[in-house]
Amino acid sequence: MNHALALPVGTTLDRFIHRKQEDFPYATGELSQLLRDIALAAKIVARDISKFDQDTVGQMGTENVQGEQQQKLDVIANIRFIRALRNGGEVCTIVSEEEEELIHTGNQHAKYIVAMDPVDGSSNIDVNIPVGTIFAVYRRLSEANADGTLEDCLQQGTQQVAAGYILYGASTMLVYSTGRGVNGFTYETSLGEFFLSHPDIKTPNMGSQYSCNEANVSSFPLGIQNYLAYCKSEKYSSRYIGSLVADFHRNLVKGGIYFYPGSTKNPGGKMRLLYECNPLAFLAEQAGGKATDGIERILDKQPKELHERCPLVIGSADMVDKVKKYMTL
Ligand code: AHM
Ligand code: MG
Repeated sequence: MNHALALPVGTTLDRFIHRKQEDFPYATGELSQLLRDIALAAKIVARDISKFDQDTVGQMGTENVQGEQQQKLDVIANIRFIRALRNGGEVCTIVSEEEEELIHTGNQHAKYIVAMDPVDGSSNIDVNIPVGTIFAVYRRLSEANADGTLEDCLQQGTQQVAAGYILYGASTMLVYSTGRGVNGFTYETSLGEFFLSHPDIKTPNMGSQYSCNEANVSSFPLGIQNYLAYCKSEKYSSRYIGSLVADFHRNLVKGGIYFYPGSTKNPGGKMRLLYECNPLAFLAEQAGGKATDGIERILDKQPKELHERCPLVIGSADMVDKVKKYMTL
């Protein structure tokens, strides 16, 4: 029996994770602990973000591996998540948007790999607009009692054992899946707890909102330009926050589509396959939606590099299918 599906709104995240684990008689509790570690770091980062003071807002004056300006919170959140995963003990190796190389936690016995973007959309922090954390969890392929390997980290998205995001918005939310549907939890700051608020999220097959950076339209592939024209002819609404997690979350709940295709500025797209596209694609599919690079399924892609970019088209199934039609006309 799947206990978790029967759990009511208001169940604490901790209890939910515990009950989910009971559904797997041979589960060791390691993945459960890993999810708790992520939730702990999320609470700390939510606190840091809400401080909105000179220690947390503004640029760090350094660049990350992609040559992008690091915000103070990019650095702070990176440290928070790594520390929580290291101390929790269930993760041997981490891939982070903020670090060029693999991060080995020293937990060589641990069986999980995490790929994460600690703060996505961080250029929005200064103006008090929602940002997010995105994470993917894989089981290592290599033998335990050594650091995780590059091969452990370059697994196809289909191999994810869990994925999720934290949305730091008007409320902080943790939305995750272990491959049996998607559940969302809202953080109650005064109690310091995440509570189940969005059980078994199913995304509508069709929506009437699209999210993309339309300023780039002239350098989008022709199929995407034509799809955009179609959206306008259908009188869809344009909604672009410029924070992937926030745009994705809105579309997940209400129905809609987000796309960041290749463009002249970013020929291979902008989103990173390992810690942006794959985890959100996993969630989209678990909720009944779809994710492609315009044509091919994101989760089937074989990553070649840690920080590889990929065009992303994600959201309601019928809308993602429609893009493919325009791309292959
Ligand atoms: P980041 O990981 O450096 O924060 O970049 C990812 C962000 C997404 O959250 C957002 O959808 C996109 O970049 C916005 O890009 P643009 O300003 O080109 O529209
Ligand atoms: Mg990002």
